[in-house]
Amino acid sequence: MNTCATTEHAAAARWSTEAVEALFALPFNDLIFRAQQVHRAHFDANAIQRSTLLSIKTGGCSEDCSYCSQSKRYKTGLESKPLMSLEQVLDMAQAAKTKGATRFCMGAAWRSPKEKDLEPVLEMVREVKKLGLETCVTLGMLKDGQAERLKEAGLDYYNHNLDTAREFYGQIVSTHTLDDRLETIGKVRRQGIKVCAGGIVGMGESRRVRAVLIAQLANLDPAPESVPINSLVRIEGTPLEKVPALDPLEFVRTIAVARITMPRSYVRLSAGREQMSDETQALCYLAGANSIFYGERLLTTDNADNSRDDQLFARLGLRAM
Ligand code: SAM
Ligand code: DTB
Ligand code: SF4
Repeated sequence: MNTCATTEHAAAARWSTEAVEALFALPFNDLIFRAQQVHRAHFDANAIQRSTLLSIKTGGCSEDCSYCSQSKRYKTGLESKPLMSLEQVLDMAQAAKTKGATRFCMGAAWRSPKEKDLEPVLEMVREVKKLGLETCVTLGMLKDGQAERLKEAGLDYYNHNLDTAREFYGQIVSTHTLDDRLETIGKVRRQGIKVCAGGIVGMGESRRVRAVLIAQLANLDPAPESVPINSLVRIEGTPLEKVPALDPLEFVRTIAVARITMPRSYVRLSAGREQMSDETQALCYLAGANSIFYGERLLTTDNADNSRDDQLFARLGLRAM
């Protein structure tokens, strides 16, 4: 199945689409058993990393990503907001730290940051780090030299998702390509910044598309340190507002397949938790998810709130990392 089953740790391990599809097709119990084995070989199975998100610049984006509330092409009713002040960001970061997050992720609705935008973001990175938090930013495509400046500011992670498989990408986004995304990930990697890259499922894609996405993430060399698996949050006014919801068990399978193919990565159960039952989330943790977004808001939509997470962690005997 996996042509490299015995060399899972080798940097050059490659997953074929067929091998990943075969994982998806396993009986559910066998798939979860394999995911648990891989998870336990590399991580404490009861410890979950928690990151808090903040939208530092909201809406008005030039891109046409058909899932996104922030594209200016769709009437989603979202109020655009310019770049936040350093003080506002630091207040939110301190609050996140007090509540127990270890990483603070700042997101901006840009196709790509302009030079005048980057300087204040570098200051945010430097100051958030001083609070004792890991830093992550997601700013869109980076131009030459920008990753270097982020590295100099001390940035720990850059989030840039592949979002979906190449064969489906054109149906979801037309204003940039998957190769543009890969180019930015390469720039980040070359600067020694850790890569956070994942995707979205539940956009009406086939299981094969999900398998190609996971294979492509797993075949990045090295695999991303952090792999957010987002379940589409259907936003009114976007082209995907009425796409049928994905079977929750298929979402759990996607988590398990990500865990098996990226044994050393943090697999983040990301957007969509608000709409998920506690039982589905519990299955995701069982399938090897070991990171979440923690806090009331994602970027522009609600997240499962802290008290619900705290209760679920207590019911499952999970610990925060
Ligand atoms: N503009 C930057 C970019 O596109 O990389 C950063 C912000 S963008 C909102 C970050 C990621 O959020 C996207 O790549 C996508 O994976 C995720 N995302 C956006 N809207 C979503 C939605 N409605 N449901 C699930 N995930 C979503
Ligand atoms: C990621 O993979 N998911 C986060 C983060 N990276 C930036 C964003 C989720 C956004 C969900 C929809 C919203 O709140 O706008
Ligand atoms: Fe813009 Fe990012 Fe939303 Fe695409 S996903 S529309 S690039 S904010």
